[in-house]
This record gives sequence, structure tokens and C-alpha cells, in this order.
Amino acid sequence: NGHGSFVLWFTGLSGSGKSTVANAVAKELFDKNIKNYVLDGDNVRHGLNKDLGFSDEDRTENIRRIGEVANLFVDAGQVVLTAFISPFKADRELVRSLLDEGEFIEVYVKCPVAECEKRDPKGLYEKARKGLIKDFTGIDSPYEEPEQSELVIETDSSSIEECVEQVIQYLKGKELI
Ligand code: GGZ
Repeated sequence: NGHGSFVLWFTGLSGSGKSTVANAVAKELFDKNIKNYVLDGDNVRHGLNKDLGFSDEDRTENIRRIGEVANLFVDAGQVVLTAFISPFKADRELVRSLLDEGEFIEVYVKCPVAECEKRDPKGLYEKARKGLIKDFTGIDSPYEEPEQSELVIETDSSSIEECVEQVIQYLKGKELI
């Protein structure tokens, strides 16, 4: 069908723009007649992973299951985009190890925690600061920054359109689309 199957794995803080950019890339791919599917908290944490919370162990299990599902998508010849904080390097590397070389594309959605906190679209940072939510990533739970991601997009200094274009150019460069 003229394109490869692969996983675009967006990782970054809450409020960094993972879902926004992933959905904008998904639309761009659809416009190029490339079918794809976005996995995010809305369709995974409320279903498959509704038994999981935000302890380190639960986050690890969350990412493990999502990685297995993403791998199944790729087996089925599909393009899949994921938008989860995925704060732990070892968990991201486990997902990478499930896939063939070049099929796992880690996109670090880089944005300072201060900027994410300023955006605070769901008011979660405010709640975390007040102690109403504990183990909140960037506040009292760690985020291990990717050091070797295939792509780094900076949502505080680039527009959504520019971030999307960066991803599309990467995929073209690798002849995946
Ligand atoms: C981080 C939390 C937490 C805690 C609820 N820490 O901005 P959102 O709301 O829509 O995205 C966040 C989402 C994170 O779920 P993930 O499955 O991506 O996390 S992980 O990969 O670490 O398993 C946030 C909301 O859930 N949320 N509590 N304590 N984010």
C-alpha cells in the first residue's frame, strides 16, 4: 500500500502537547491516504488499562501493554501513533525492543515543566501543587528525558504546524511514507 508500518511514539510531560501533535500528524497522514490510529489516555486508560493508576509499577505496566498493542498494529500492517507520558527510559526501550529496527520512532515532545504548568489545560498541575493529586509527573514523580530519540520537537518554541512538518519530513526521509 505504498508505505511502511511503524510506531510514532510521542513521549513528554502532561500538557507538553503530545496528543495535539499526534492528532495533527494523524490528520496529515489521512490526507495522504495513510490510514493510522492514535492510542492515547482516552482510548486506553479508560478501557484496556482501566485497572491501572499512576504508581511507578502501574505506569510501567501501562506502557508495556500499550507497547504490545502497538506491536500488534504493526504486525497487522498499520501505522500507529501513541501519546503517553511514558516517563521511564527502560519502559520505552522495552517497547523499542519489541519492534524491528526503524519501526519504533521515539518523538520527544520537549517542553519545560514551567510552561506545561502555565498551560495547565486540565488544572492538574494546580491540583498536584496543592497535594490533591500525588505522584504527578514533573512535580513529585520523575520524567526521564530521552537522550537518543529519533526526533525532538519543542512545543514552546515551535508552532503545531512546524512540529507536524518536522515529523512528516522525518518519515519522508526514512522513506516510510
Ligand atoms: C501524570 C496524570 C496523573 C499523574 C492523572 N501523573 O494531561 P493529561 O492528564 O491528559 O495526561 C496525563 C495522563 C497521563 O497518563 P499516561 O498514561 O500518559 O501516563 S504514563 O505514561 O506515565 O503511564 C494527565 C493524567 O493522565 N494524569 N494523574 N499522577 N499524569
